[in-house]
Amino acid sequence: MDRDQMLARARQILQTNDRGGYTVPTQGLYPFQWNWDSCLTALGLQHLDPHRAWVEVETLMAHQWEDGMVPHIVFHEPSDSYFPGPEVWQTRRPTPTSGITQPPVLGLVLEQLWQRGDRSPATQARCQALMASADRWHAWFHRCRDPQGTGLVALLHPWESGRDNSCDWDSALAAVPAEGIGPYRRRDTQHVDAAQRPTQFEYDRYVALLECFRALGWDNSRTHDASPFRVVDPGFNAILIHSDQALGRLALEFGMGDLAAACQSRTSRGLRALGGLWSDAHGQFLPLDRCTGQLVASPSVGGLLPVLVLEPGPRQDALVSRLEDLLRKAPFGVASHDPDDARFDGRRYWRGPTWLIVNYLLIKGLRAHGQAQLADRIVDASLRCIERAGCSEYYHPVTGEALGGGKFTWTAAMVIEFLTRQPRAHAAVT
Ligand code: 2M8
Repeated sequence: MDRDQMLARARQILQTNDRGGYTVPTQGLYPFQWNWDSCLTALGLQHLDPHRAWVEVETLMAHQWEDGMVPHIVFHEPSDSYFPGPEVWQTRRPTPTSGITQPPVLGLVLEQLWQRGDRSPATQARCQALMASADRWHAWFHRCRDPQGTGLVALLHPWESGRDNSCDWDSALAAVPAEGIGPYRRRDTQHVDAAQRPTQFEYDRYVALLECFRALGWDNSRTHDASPFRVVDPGFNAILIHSDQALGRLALEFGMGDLAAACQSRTSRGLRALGGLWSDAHGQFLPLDRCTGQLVASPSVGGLLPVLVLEPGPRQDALVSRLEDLLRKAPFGVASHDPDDARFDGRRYWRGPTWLIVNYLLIKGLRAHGQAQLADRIVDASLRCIERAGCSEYYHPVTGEALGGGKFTWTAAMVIEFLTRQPRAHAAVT
């Protein structure tokens, strides 16, 4: 497949999965609007139709809760091909939504949409409205997910991380009691081989956590302290800090002084606290289990995502070495878990496979911090997956085998991003 063919196929997937004001991640397996999928998809949509890109995120943010949370799923249309659907969540929203959130990539996406767009007054007004919503979401994180004011926010459910069954959550999830959960039937394994999805043990605990928060009436002033799962993920916090930095830069450009100051205060506290998650032994950041107070020894890509926010120095160098090492072990992209670790599983979802959206975030951080060559290598590895297997949900990082759902929206969006927006390796294709 040459580059023009890749681009044409990626465009086709975005069009196929377009449902009007939002895009589904893929048909069947994920028939609704997902939070970080939509935001990252907007980057690809901008290449096809800039107006449509803004609509994608506007539709998502129209379903922000009054307290500031932005739900991880919006159930626009009924569908029985996904579990858990709105009848399980019972969040009592005008349009049904889930009751948990996802990685806040909106801020960094807004900056990209604005910088690469027409920069007209009308577009600025759209951007500023979304910035105000993003600010309310970020403030919600610090209020409801960091009630002690540590500077870092906790995840209350593995689904919030976006890296659902990462080894990072194993020990914290094992401590979640799952006796007495209601009967349920998974749908994911009707679409995808069960060996590529989370286990039953994990799903039981995903449901147990959902039922715990549902019993609290989805009251976000209570869920943090009541949750049996509270994990501080360095990757998630790096994304939040990076998005806040982007929001702050936009706020300065638009003369929004109060917003710029709020972003500055959140990011400086976050960056200071992030240092507490560093492990010299692992040469990367590690998750913190807030229930036990212990760092979790799990060499996953979550602990490398702080390349987004670290300034040049020994820790950034160590992360770069880890990424180079991972690319040596797996030529089809950055493995989501270190292949040398006993828990690595190259076909099982977030326990080893490579994901183009994670590669995108790493590339963004590397380019911003003087590591363009390594960034180019990750672009090339990502495109090798596409050449070999088309736009799938994820890929075996050693063989490039296509895994999970097919015709996948955010993968297609990243293909467009890599082929049209990466100045060095692939500048020729538009
Ligand atoms: C996956 O997660 C959903 C739950 O949110 C699932 O497995 O049912 C994850 O890969 C997540 O990061 C992604 O946003 C979602 C839709 O692509 O699928």
